[in-house]
Amino acid sequence: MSSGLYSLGKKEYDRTLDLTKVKPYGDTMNDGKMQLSFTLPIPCDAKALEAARELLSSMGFEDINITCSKDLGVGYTFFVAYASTTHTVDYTSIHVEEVEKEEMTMDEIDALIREKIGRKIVVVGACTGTDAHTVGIDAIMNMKGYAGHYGLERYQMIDAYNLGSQVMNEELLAKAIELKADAILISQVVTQKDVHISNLKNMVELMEAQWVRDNFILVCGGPRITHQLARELGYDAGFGSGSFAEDVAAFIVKEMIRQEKK
Ligand code: B12
Repeated sequence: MSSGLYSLGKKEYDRTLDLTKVKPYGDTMNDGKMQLSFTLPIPCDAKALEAARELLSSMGFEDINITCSKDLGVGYTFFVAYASTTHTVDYTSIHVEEVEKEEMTMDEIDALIREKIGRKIVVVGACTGTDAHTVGIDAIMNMKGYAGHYGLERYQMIDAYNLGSQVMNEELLAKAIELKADAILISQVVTQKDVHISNLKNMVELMEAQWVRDNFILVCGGPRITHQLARELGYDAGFGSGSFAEDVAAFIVKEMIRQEKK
């Protein structure tokens, strides 16, 4: 990889790059190399290999190398391929809505709550609907946290209630109302058939029907959640992969201060 870098804002880019025509990097700049994996619902044979190649070719890939084709046993074949894309992306034209992050430690967040809110804040969270993936919400809420970042239960100035997984929106909302919570956290990991979209929308509808939407900071998270999607669905913020408790805690406190909630 080239060591010549230039800076734009706080980020660094390779000098040889044309940011209006960015291509994947394999082992030389602009070689367009990508690794792809996919399954075709056809038996594993020479015809399947050719089908995989033709599919990738029709998608604008060149130098197609199918490195793995595995019989899944029931008329399905799994492929891993390396190929070069002929497409590019204009990086300069991309604008993404992100949660404004100012790095704060747990102690700094506790101090900010003490100073500006003057009481403990109450946070209720769950992984909702039929989604049974607890690890994400636990990473954010549980005492021990995740990857060396303590969860919300550890904060002196936060009362955190983690209701677990497969919690119905009605139950989560009722608990938030009962506890007079300041913020509701929802985790959605399964996104098959866009189940996360209907589930997240349903929560907002329930809150609006009970005229309580404005009573809570409403936050969702999960590996396929973006801040942009969350905002579109009526949430105050969305957090994706690699989020930590302090990201969401800082957001909640600052949002409460901005909305002058005490
Ligand atoms: C562990 C796991 C399971 C375990 C879950 C155990 C448990 N107690 O959680 C078990 C075996 C039960 C399971 C079951 C299923 N699983 Co599963 N599972 C996984 C796996 C391997 C890891 C998920 C995980 O723990 N990640 C680690 C955590 C820390 O990451 P995270 O969830 O992204 O959380 C971070 C952020 O997203 C964010 N975050 C998450 N939530 C929230 C919430 C808030 C408020 C905030 C601020 C942030 C935030 O912060 C976290 C920390 O940074 C993934 C594949 C993968 N490698 O991701 C599949 C995966 C999620 N599972 C999948 C599927 C399909 C299933 C099943 C449907 C399989 C089946 N056919 O039965 C069932 C569904 C069961 C159900 N009813 O939900 C698919 C989902 C596909 C999709 N797009 O929907 C995946 C992606 C696997 C795959 N590639 O197909 N699964």
